[in-house]
Amino acid sequence: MSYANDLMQRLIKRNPHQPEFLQAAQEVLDSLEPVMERHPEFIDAGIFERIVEPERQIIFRVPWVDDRGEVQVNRGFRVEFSSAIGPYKGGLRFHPSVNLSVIKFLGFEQIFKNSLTGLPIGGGKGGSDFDPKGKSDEEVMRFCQSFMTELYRHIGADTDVPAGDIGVGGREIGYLFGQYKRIVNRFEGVLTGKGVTWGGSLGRTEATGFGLVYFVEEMLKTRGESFAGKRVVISGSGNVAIYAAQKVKQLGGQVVAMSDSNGYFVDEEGVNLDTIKSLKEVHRKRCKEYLALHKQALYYEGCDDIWNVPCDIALPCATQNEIDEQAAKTMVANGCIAVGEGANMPSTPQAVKVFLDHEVLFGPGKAANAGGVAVSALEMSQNSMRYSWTFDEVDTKLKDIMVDIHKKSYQAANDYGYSGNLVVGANIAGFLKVAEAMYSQGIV
Ligand code: NDP
Ligand code: 2IT
Repeated sequence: MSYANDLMQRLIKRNPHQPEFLQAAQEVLDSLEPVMERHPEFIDAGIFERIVEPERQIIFRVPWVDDRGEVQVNRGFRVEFSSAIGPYKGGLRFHPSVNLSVIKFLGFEQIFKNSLTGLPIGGGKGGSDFDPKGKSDEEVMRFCQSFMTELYRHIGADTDVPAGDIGVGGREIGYLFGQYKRIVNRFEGVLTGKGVTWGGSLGRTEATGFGLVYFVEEMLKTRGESFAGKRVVISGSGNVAIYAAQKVKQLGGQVVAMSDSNGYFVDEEGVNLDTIKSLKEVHRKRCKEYLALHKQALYYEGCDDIWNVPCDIALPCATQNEIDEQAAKTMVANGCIAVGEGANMPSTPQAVKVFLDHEVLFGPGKAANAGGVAVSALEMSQNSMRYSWTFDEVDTKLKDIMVDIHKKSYQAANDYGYSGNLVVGANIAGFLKVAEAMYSQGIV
């Protein structure tokens, strides 16, 4: 049995009920086989065994009182995966599906993503099975305050810096920051995605979506293509999806479909961004309501079939494993030429194989969606300097970072004999920097 396979078998044994984590680990370990051959010193130093085991995992009770006066109890998580190249960094997800497996998969991916940005940030992730949907602002505030009353002792501007993810946006970051500041009596850059009047970076809201489109633009260039005139399908209608759609439009593409967990809509005239922003960012409403303002659009119940809508470019921006093998085959049959993962691990391994086998340009999440955390790291820099850059300064840096991530991933794939395979390239490029740091720092 190969070293990678043996390690994977041991991981499966130790983490039997963590399918998402094992899926993410399997992909990375498979990609790293050529590195294991070229760098036996990493095997001797136990780098691979260590990198798949989080440095620290925190699980805690989050009690709060709802609007009816009833006590509710949720579970909170923070997985501090790797601090080899910087403080733990990664978002918080509030969604009923959150469990240790989901947080570990996200934290693991974050290690390599953060390394790819070229900025000094380690990997971590956290969250809760709390569902912000249908809760009042007061309930969300009480939950966030209770969550932070435990989390504060584990985080800090130089220790661990959380941010947003699914279900955690500007409102939640505000409540979390307020409670942190109150407890520790310090105004510090302990969270990113803050409001711009209190330490947030201009461009953070747009960063993941914009960065995704900059990355896909680089992929398209390798085939002499661009977004101009392309039909684009984007799943999700949250933070990542909305700003991906905005940038696609700016570059001359036409976004024809978007979704939420209830269903998807198709608007052949091109999705109206003012409507979707107002529905989602202001009123917290469902995609279905899009039809009330745009009679030509069609709505379909259930979100999975969005991948049947023919497109040139697909940007999955909702959640993990939303594109399975069958969906990938349909997309290929319909002429899709590029897939950029805005979400984390939205394509199953079988779907990724279909894309690669059919030479669809494929940008894996840890490379393609790194723009968000990259601008988070720029927010940390600005906080440390007690200074702020303009939107254009941040956007220029973001674009440079995304171009660089594409170049690094493309090059690493080439160097290791996997020309054009950005899955392998991103995993190797992201891994090497962390592995070298771990190697230098001894067995810790
Ligand atoms: P939001 O909460 O803003 O939006 C999430 C969107 O995805 C919503 O439209 C939501 O629909 C949909 N969605 C969530 N879960 C499911 C599900 N189980 N099935 C179907 N649809 C679902 O989150 P973000 O836009 O921030 O995050 C989207 C993805 O991007 C996630 O995978 C996240 O990890 C990733 N990401 C986010 C970054 C960021 O900076 N925010 C950075 C890098 C990656 P509904 O409203 O119905 O739940
Ligand atoms: O998955 C991700 O990269 C994020 N949710 C953003 C993390 C961050 O720290 O900005």
